[in-house]
Formats: sequence, C-alpha cells, structure tokens
Amino acid sequence: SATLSNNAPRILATPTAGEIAGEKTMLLAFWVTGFLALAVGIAIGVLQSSNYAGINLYPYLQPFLKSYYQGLTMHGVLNAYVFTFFTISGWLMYLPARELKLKPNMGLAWFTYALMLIGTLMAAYGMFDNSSSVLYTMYAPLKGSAWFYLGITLVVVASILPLFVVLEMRARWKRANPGQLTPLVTYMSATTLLMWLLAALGAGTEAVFLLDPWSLGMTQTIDPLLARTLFWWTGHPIVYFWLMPGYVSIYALLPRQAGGKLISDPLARLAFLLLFVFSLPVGTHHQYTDPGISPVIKGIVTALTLSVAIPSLITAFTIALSLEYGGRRRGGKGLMGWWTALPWKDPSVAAQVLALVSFIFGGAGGIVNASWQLDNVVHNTLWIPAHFHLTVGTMTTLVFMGVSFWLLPHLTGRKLYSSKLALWSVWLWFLGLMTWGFAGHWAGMDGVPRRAWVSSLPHDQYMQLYGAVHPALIIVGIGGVIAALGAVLYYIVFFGTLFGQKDSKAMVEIPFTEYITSSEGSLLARVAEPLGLWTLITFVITLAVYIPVFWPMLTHPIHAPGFVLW
Ligand code: HAS
Ligand code: HEM
Ligand code: CU
Repeated sequence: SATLSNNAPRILATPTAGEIAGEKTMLLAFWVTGFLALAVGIAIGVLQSSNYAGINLYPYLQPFLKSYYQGLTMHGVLNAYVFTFFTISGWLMYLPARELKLKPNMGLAWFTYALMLIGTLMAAYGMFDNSSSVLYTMYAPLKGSAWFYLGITLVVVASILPLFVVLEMRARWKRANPGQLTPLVTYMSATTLLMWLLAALGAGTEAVFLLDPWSLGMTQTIDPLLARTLFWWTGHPIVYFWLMPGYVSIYALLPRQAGGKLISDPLARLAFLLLFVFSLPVGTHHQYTDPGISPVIKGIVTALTLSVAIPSLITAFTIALSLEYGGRRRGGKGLMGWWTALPWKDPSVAAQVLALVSFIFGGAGGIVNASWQLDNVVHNTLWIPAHFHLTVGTMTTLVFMGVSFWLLPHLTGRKLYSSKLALWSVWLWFLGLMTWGFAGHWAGMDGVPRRAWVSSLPHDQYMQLYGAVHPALIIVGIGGVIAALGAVLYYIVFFGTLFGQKDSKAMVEIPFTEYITSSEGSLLARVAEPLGLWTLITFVITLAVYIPVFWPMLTHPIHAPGFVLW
C-alpha cells in the first residue's frame, strides 16, 4: 500500500485455496493433453522398432497410416513437440508459483493452453490427412500442407508464453524481497524459458518467413540450406528445453524424495546458466555433413558442443553425491551400500534414478556425435535415434512419468492407483529403452540407416542388406515391445489415478529439497542472478557464431521447388 516506504518489503497476496485449486486444474489440463499425445506416439514407436526387426505392420494399418513416413512424422511431432511442450509449459509455470507462493497470470496460462491446443489440432490434421509426411525436422524441399506448418507455428508461439508468466511472478517477488536471490526453482524455470525464447527465434523465422508463405502459395521456391540452418538454430537448444525441466525435478525435488538434500544450490545455478549460454550457438553440429558451412565454423562448433556437456557432467557429480547422501542417511554402508539403500520401492524415485543411469549412455553417445570426425561414422544411422531415446526418452519422458506418480495425486487429491504397477512400468520402460538404445547404437555403427522403411523390402533383399546385423535389429524390435508394455502399465496407473478414489491423504506436498550449501553469500549465485544480462550475452555469442554461417547463404540463395515424395 501507499503508506509503505520504498525499501520495506511489501506484503504479497498469497493465493487462496480456491485459486490454488484453479492452478492445479490448469496444470492437469496441460499434463493430460501431453500424455494423451504421448500414448499415440508410443503406439507408433512400436511399429517403427518392429520395422527395423524386419516386421512390416503397415499393410494392416490401412487406411490409417498410409506409409511408414506418415507414422514417423506423427511419432516425432506428437512425442517430441506436443508431449514435451504441453507438460513442460504447465510444469514451469506451476512450480515457481508454488515456490514463490504467488498467483500466476491465469489468463495467460490458459491462453497458452488454448493456443497450443489449436496449433496441435491443425498440425494433427495435416499429418492425419497424409499431406505432410515431412518428418518432425520439416526439411525442405519436402513440402507439407499449410495446416501442418501453421499449426506448428502456433504451437511454438504458445510455448514462448510461459516465460512471461514466470518473469512477471519473479519481478513481483523481487519487488517484495529487494536484494534477494531468486529462489532456485524459479531461477531454473526462468533460465530454461529464456533459453527457449532465444532458441525459438530460428524455427520461428523459418516458419514465418519460409515455410508458411511457401505452403500458402505466396512463394514458389524455398532455400533448403537456409531452412535447415534456421531449423537447427532451434533444433539443438530444443533438446535442452526437454532436458532442463527434467533437471528441475532431479535437482530440486529428487534429493528430498531420496531421503537427502541437494549438495549445492549455487552449483545447480551454474549448471543451468551454462546450459543457457552454450545451448544456443551449437545448432550446426547437426549439419557437419551439410555443404555450405565453413569447416572453420564446424571446428568451433565442435569445441562449443563439447562445452555444453560440462553442465551435465556437473549435474552427474552433484546429483550422484546428493543421492549418496540420501542413501547413507537411510542407513547405506560401505562403497555402494547407499545405492541399494535408496528408496527403490518408490516408483517416482526409481523412475528418476533409472533415467539418470540411462542418461550416462545417452550423454556419452552425444559426446561421440559432437566430435565432428566421429559423427561422420554415425550420422543418419540408427545410432542417432538410439542416442535420443536414451536422452529425451528417459531424462524427459521417464522423469516426467516418475514425477506424475506424486504430481497426479497432488493435483487431483486421488490416490496413486497402484504403486506396484507403477514400479513395473518404470522398470519395463527403462529396460525396453536401454535394450533398443543399445542395439540401435550397435546397428547404427554397422551402417543401418535411420528413417528407412526397411521392412517393406522383400525379405531376401532385407537380409542381403542388413543380415550381418540382423541380431541387433531383432533386439531393437524386442526393446520396443518391452518399452511399450511398460507404457501400457503406465497408462493403467495414469487413468486409474485420474478416475480413482478421492483420498484426503493423497494430497501430497511438493517435495522441495533442502540444500547442504545454500546460495547465501555465494558469489557464483550473485553472478548468475542478472538474467537480462545473461540473455544479452548469450544472444551476442549466438550471433557471433551464426552471422558467418548465414552470410554466405544470404548472398548465395538457392531456389528449390517443393517435393511430395509420399
Ligand atoms: Fe543429442 C542429435 C550431441 C544431449 C537429443 N540429440 C540429437 C538428436 C536428438 C538429441 C533428438 O553433436 C537428433 C535430432 C535429429 O532428429 O536429427 N547431445 C549431444 C551432446 C549432448 C546431447 C554433446 N541430445 C542430448 C539431450 C537430448 C538430445 C539431453 C534430449 C533431451 N546430439 C548431439 C549431436 C547430434 C545430436 C552432435 C547430431 C548428430 C547427427 O549426426 O545427427 C550432451 O548434452 C550430453 C551431456 C550428458 C552427459 C551425461 C551426464 C550424466 C548424467 C547422469 C548421472 C547419473 C547419476 C546416477 C547421477 C555428459 C547427468 C548415479 C549413478 C551411478 C551409477 C553412481
Ligand atoms: C524415432 C521407437 C518412444 C521420439 C524412433 C525410431 C524408432 C522409435 C525405432 C527410429 C525410426 C527411424 O529412424 O526410422 C520408439 C519406441 C518408443 C519410442 C519403441 C517407446 C516405446 C519415443 C519417445 C520420444 C520419441 C518417448 C520422445 C519423447 C522420437 C523422435 C524420433 C523417433 C523425435 C525421430 C523421428 C524422425 O527421425 O523423424 N522412435 N520410440 N520416441 N522417436 Fe521414438
Ligand atoms: Cu544438438
């Protein structure tokens, strides 16, 4: 009120019970929509792993999936964009609101949801009518329909909006707590969303200036190299937009769930800050084999990409130590006793720890990809999808499955349907993806291409081409089935909980962790605090790398007509 002096902390209105209930409904809407998309995506995933094992299920799916590529487009878009964007957008608005005890701008939150839903439905229409089997990377000159591109454009625009919800809450909180550091979860959410704002500029530009007008017939040709480069401006950092929200749970909640504390709050901030700065300028590591980008740039990008692994290495050690601390508090003795003493019976903990285990392999594969010379061996082979099923398939999907086991009861006041089934679903998902991941890396090293409808070949031709790695390809198929079984159990638990018994004790609290080293008095945390400055720094570094990439493209434009190959 006006009577308060400027530097006295103003009392902030904490949300009422009714307002909190409204926020919970909002998050539930985001999560249910996201997980529904994932269910469709996963069902198609099994068709794809079977394809590599030599089993062609597509003739039985007429007229729903006209081709492998129609299915693959849906799998990529529904899993990697729709599932992730919905769950992440809700998650990153809701958690800071609870941490700061502030009411988010609910109008904007629901507007985000509505816009994302409209975009999704438009893109889904473009995929279901088989007009847009251009895969989730949308590589021109493959040409999809305007429904598809405009839909994706709306989804991307919607995914930017949660940033403003979070920044507004952070500003309100900072006004009431002058000179204080942003609380950790809010810090993490804000850096993730700021990173994504800069990231989205690439695909946003591609969509608005190249793909949308082209698909609407306003332009006749397209520049494939420029389009790809703009896509990967976004397409690399997007993987950290999938990873960092998982890290929010791993850093800020899991240590508590595992019976311990987070070792260091400032180190967590450092990890997020480094992820922010280094995610942006490295997109062209997806284009090591593309012409038209100078080898000097490719060398610089190799070094920068290896740098973006550093925050994940920091995470590995910080979290391993935090888990060890939890395990020892639970009575674990000796070298590895803490590991077995972790609460493995808690499906939420098991999911997240298993996701971390698989991410060791996903991350190691990423470092191989990052190394320019080595990438030539694995690029465009099955190695690459194997790599990202051990990253986005676990550190995002498995972590969010784990989160949902406490979050759904928290949101609905209903009991988790079955802890035992949940635990089985987690292990099967982990084992299935590890199996397919392992075998996919193997097959890829032996040259099996990704994005190939190999099962449509006559059997003897398939064996002639891929017989030498047939065991690996069979294992890919088996892994897919195991993971899908995990998914079936998961959805039984998911819907069983949503439609299950109300239980007053089910309304669990959010397990915000405590820290051993807090950020009080930490120079590191102070340096990391001015997010506006860090956004500017990141933008400048990104431009420094990308201006020399774009310059030759803009001065030597390519005019390619569109193709529809399906
Ligand atoms: Fe990647 C391609 C490089 C991470 C996703 N990546 C992809 C594609 C996707 C993807 C989707 O440089 C394919 C796109 C397409 O369709 O073409 N990636 C990296 C590097 C990292 C990396 C260097 N990727 C990710 C993450 C993803 C993801 C995360 C999704 C969420 N990736 C590449 C490159 C390509 C690529 C090239 C292009 C390749 C090509 O040829 O096309 C790094 O960020 C990885 C760092 C991670 C680590 C692991 C740390 C380990 C942790 C777990 C610790 C365990 C604990 C448990 C605590 C260094 C944090 C305790 C356990 C005990 C036993 C004690
Ligand atoms: C591609 C299987 C879950 C995202 C693939 C491929 C296979 C596969 C075999 C390679 C297809 C090819 O290169 O021709 C599965 C199975 C799953 C599963 C069996 C679980 C049962 C997921 C999840 C995500 C995901 C949870 C992300 C959240 C992707 C993406 C692609 C892909 C982005 C690349 C599509 C492309 O190349 O255009 N999947 N997947 N998948 N998957 Fe999955
Ligand atoms: Cu990348």
